[in-house]
Amino acid sequence: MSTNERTSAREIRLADYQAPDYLIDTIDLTFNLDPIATRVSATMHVRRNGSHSRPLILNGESLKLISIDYDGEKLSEHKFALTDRLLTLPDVREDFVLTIVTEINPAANTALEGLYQSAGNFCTQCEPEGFRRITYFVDRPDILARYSVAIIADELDYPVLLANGNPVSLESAGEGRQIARWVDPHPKPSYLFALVAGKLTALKDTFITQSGRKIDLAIYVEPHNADRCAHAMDSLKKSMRWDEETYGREYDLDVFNIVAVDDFNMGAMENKGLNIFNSRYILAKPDTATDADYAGIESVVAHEYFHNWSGNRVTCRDWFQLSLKEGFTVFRDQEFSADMGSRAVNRIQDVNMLRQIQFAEDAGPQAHPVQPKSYREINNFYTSTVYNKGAEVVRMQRNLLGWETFRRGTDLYFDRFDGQAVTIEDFLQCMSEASGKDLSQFRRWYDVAGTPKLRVSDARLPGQYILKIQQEISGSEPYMMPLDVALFTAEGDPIALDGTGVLVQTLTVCEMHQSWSFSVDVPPNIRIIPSLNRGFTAPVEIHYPYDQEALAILSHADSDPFNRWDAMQKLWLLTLLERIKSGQNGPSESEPPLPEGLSHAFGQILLESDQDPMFVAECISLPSEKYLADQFDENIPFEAIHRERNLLRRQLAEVWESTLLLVYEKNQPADHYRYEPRAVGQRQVRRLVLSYLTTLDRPAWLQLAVTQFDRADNMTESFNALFALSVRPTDVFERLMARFEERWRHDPLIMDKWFALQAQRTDGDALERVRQLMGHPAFSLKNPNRVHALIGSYARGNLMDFHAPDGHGYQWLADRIIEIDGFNPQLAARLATAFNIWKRLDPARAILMKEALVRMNERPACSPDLSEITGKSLG
Ligand code: 0A1
Ligand code: ZN
Repeated sequence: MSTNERTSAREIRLADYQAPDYLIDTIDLTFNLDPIATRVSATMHVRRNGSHSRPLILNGESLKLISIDYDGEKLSEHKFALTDRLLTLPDVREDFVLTIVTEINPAANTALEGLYQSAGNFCTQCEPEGFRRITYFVDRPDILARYSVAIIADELDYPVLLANGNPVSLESAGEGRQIARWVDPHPKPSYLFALVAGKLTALKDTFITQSGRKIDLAIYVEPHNADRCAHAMDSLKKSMRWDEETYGREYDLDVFNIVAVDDFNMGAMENKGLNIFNSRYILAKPDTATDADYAGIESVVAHEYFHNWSGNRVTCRDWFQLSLKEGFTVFRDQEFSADMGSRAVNRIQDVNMLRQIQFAEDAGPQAHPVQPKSYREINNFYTSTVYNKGAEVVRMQRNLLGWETFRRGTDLYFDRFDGQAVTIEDFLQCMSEASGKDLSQFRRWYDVAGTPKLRVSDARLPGQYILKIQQEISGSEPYMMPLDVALFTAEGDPIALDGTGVLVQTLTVCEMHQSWSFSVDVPPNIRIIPSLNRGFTAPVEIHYPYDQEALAILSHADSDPFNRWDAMQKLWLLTLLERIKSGQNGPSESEPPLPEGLSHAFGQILLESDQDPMFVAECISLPSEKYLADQFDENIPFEAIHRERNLLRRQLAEVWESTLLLVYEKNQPADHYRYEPRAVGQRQVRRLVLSYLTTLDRPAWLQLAVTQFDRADNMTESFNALFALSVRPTDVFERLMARFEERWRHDPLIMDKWFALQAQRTDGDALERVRQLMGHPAFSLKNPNRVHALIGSYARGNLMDFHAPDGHGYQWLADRIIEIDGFNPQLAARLATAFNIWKRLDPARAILMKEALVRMNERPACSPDLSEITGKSLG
């Protein structure tokens, strides 16, 4: 079979959706756990759905079928058909009881889907299609069943036995084994099934719900991590309270359990009552985790908890509806994080991420709508588009409707569809009913790929300011979006709109060409500067001919902190892109002068570090090399990007050296580590300031970083010192890296930071270093976190070396992906998205990267996961 036949055969289309032929109302599972031969017995009540005589078709992969019982009788072999993916029973009654016994080998499961082992413990991952690796089942999310589970396992090796729902009993099963029983009263799709067994200790706590019910909370980890769960527990309790207060959603079981595992393909999983987490999103104490880790934990714990309603109680009809739960839940967790910390900085970080990752995805070969229309491997659609653009689309609905009306819409949604598997259409319908608004035009956001562009121009008439907006999009149907705007004078004063005290207006943009006229009381000789898309109300690219002066004014005077930051970003971009373009063929003989407006804006923002250090840190962060590269449609000039970005940083450091030092010293946080917004901001601004100072060739600033490293009592400050030193090859840096390694080499999760930093260093032969580090005792190709830290950071974070003109980075990465594809296709597919960029490279590099892609794609053994990515990339 050619690659095309192999991949196109599996294409699944939204348009082909059909209600299931059979429903499964209950399933009772018994697991007899054994690392290489686990027996699973599944007894299901099956019922025909509608009137038809079609066969019952069950999914199953990597299973050994032991027996099938049909209404109490053993089913003989000629009564069913078995392939490596399907079990078909051609002739079945209207309703019946089916008991299927299978055997599986968790120890051999390296794909980390289904039942597998991590650090000797058993755990599961069933979303999206892992349950079929546990037993034969109609493995699709619109089959909602009541589950009861019995787990039988060796008492000494697996003292803790967990599943979904509420615990019923734990007793001896004789011969050194015990049996635990769990019942989940809420019907659920198979992707939410979970089981854990192992030697684990728990941090326990309780939560009293708004209606006064007591919930037992527990976070299970390997015993040596027992002291690293407090922050996750704190985050969980805050999330539970927040969902009650914000959405009126109460928890619905007697227990809520979380388990942290080291080997996990994604961030975490919202299994009903038994969330399973990648340990990086649970484990933290001040000396092992950075502020960014703390923030990640808070938001992922919240995300998984919020799924209890947005995903579990109301779930997805099919995987094309994935954003129904993911976009909505990301929106919910983003708002939660905004309420816990700085709303403005959270918005800046979320949008920055969206622009860097989702906009790039939307402009590349894997572009797809928030609601994809077809897929080959659903694992490839857990994307930034489905998650983050999906969240923006929900946020726009909140903005168009206003919070209270939106909340009426979510109440209606949860109420009407509780216990059901539904569609994005159903969500929109609730919003429409709650508001009386016609949202049919808005649906376009779910259906069409690509980032819309708005071309904005303006004009003045006596006493009037006219704003014209044109949608530049593919196709002729305009989008509907809310766009917050305000106007400022060249002095930075806000302008009252339409003779009222109103300073900000939300425009509903919904036509291809639209204009708005505001009456303003501003003399014609005074310039008016528009502040557009404030708070990033619409996930679009705005094109308005801002000049340096206007941006400098907005960066200082805009009352919207997001747009202040954005003006700063645009200022950086103006200068950097101009320099990069003129330096594309090599550095200019003399250094270009630092633009006055940019330098002044930078200095002014530094002075604000007393008030809001976190905001200042965001504003003085240069656009990443990746984001700069994304500004080029062709012939991406990697060397010029790297050089000019570093040069600009050094020039700013030279001019503002003494102010930077002052900011550094003033932002020394209180003596012991606390994860609270002000201290986080102070550490973050010091990180930035230090990395400006270390670009200067002064021993004093290197020493400053060394002192920070030596004195730090927390990971944030010590790692920030390393980070600042990593920009230049020095002996001190090597020494500190060695000390870090010496201290943490037995803790791979912490070593990930070190691996990532090693992979991103641009000095010397980065690839050779990465190659050698693959032999480091803390590294394992089988562990997704290690792979992302070392290999992923090299491919995504070291553009200079990965895109070396001789193509060594491409060849090496393709080899690693091929190797990984042999045991973990999901991980291989994720890494392969680093090749999406190939058509935007110069011809010489493009040929080399394409060769690497073709080599991966043409292997007969290429997994469907990987071949979908490579195939689309090759186009
Ligand atoms: N639903 C989870 C994401 C997730 C998806 C797939 C996984 O394994 C293949 C694991 C987790 C979430 O949104 O957090
Ligand atoms: Zn999710």
